[in-house]
Amino acid sequence: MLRPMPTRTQNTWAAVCGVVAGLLGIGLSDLAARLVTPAGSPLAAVGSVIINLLPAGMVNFGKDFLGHADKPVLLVVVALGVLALCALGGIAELRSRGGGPALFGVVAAVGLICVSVGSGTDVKAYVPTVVGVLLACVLLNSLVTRLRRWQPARVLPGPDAPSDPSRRGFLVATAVWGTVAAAATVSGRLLIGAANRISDARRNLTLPAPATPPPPVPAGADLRIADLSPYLTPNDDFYRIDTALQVPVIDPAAWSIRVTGMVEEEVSMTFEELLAQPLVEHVTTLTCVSNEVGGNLVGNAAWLGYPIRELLARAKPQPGADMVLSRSEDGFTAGTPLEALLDPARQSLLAVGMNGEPLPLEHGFPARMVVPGLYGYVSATKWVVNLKVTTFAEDSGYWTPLGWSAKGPIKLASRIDVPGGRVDAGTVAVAGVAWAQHTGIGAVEVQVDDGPWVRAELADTAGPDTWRQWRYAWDATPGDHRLSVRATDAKGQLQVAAEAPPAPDGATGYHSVSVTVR
Ligand SMILES: Nc1nc2c(c(=O)[nH]1)N[C@H]1C(S)=C(S)[C@@H](COP(=O)(O)O)O[C@H]1N2
Ligand SMILES: [Mo]
Repeated sequence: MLRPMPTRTQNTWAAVCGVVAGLLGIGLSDLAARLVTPAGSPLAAVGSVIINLLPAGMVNFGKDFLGHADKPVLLVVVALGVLALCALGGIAELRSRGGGPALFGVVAAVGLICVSVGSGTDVKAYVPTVVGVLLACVLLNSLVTRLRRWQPARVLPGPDAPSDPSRRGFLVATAVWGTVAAAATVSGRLLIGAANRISDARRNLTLPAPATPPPPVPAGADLRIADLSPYLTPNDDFYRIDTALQVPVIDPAAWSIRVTGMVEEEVSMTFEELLAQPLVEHVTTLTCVSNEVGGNLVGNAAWLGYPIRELLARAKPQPGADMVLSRSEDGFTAGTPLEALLDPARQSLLAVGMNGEPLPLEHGFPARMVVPGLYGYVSATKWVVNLKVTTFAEDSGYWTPLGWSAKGPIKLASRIDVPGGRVDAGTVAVAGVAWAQHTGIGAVEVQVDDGPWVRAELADTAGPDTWRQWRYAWDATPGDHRLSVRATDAKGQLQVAAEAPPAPDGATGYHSVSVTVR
């Protein structure tokens, strides 16, 4: 049966359906981008591609003419363009099923291309656009189905009655979804905007130099072997573990930390005050208690910060206290032994810098704790805002009631990074890292198959609080082999061989890898 040509009224309503569905897509893609990665916002990606394509003169014109409003204005223009195409998508869908998704798909493809310009191979950056376009298509399909049921032009006899249920159904659905879509777009934009503002604040921040220049990291700390973890882990490669569904976005100008609880005097410090203190830079390897034997939830960085013992000294902890419950802006808590924080021989820091930069947002901007020798869950609170001096009897950190040990000293561990898989016969570099934070690594040994344990060569280190690279020149003979590693700490303690899972207080066992030699 031939469908009659849509009337003007029907076309107008179909265009409205397209706009509502498109708006929902834009809004959801921004909300998803806030959860996944801000770089995944298709709207922002299209905007920045346009900025890069525009002749410089025109960009300057935009800046002169619109001032700081230039970006929002550009985004509104892009959004209007997208919505105009979506309106056509609605009309196309009314003419024939699938016409809408086809046009939406083209719009989304342009968005994805622009996202790829900014994010390259980061697959998760594509998720927001895909989520947005799929849900927009679903909504378009549902609204146009209702519109067809209504068919205002074919209502007989006379003008359609206001009580026509299919008419009311369509109008109510369109109004409700229009409101939802507008709310999603506005909140998505606000959230993304706030995240971008704080990213800008972070980028424009210049951290002070340490009060006393730290000893340089010895050149021999990094053996520079291909695929061996670098001595200092680049911030972008640093493992990330937290319970935050979305990264807390904290304005450093509004941030402060308070020391409360069993103290003579409550103390509070703003970010500006914190930066004005004599800061220390210290290289410390952070490790997650969930790290499996051979796992990569471990990373080494130079942390710039204010010694927590100095901050606590101002507050004067009362006798009887034995724990500091640190709390993050998003409600995470960690219980750290007070002793570890007061110890003048341990550089427990309220850190603001990581490898020469302000902390990345996902690593705790503007401030976090770093305590050498303790697993992250009992010490490394990111986005920290409160230190409550208390007792282990009275309080417990986030993970303790969930079955993890209240105290979490890092266990001695070692890992093989290279080789993996297949190698040619001859001399092969076997290399990896070993850590025993705050004690230091004394020796690393390698075993080939069931052979004897033989000493590996140790690289230099900035100190006992970091991992140490090691290497062993293996005379590899053809066949399948198994390489194992074990470490001894600087006090002569041998790594525990018995295999244990991460819960409740850290995995043990020796790491080994299979290698085929040709
Ligand atoms: N606010 C907050 N801080 C946190 C956590 C968290 O969930 N929330 N996780 C902790 C854990 S378990 C670890 S191992 C370290 C990881 O720090 P990173 O993500 O910078 O590597 O952060 C710690 N600090
Ligand atoms: Mo962790």
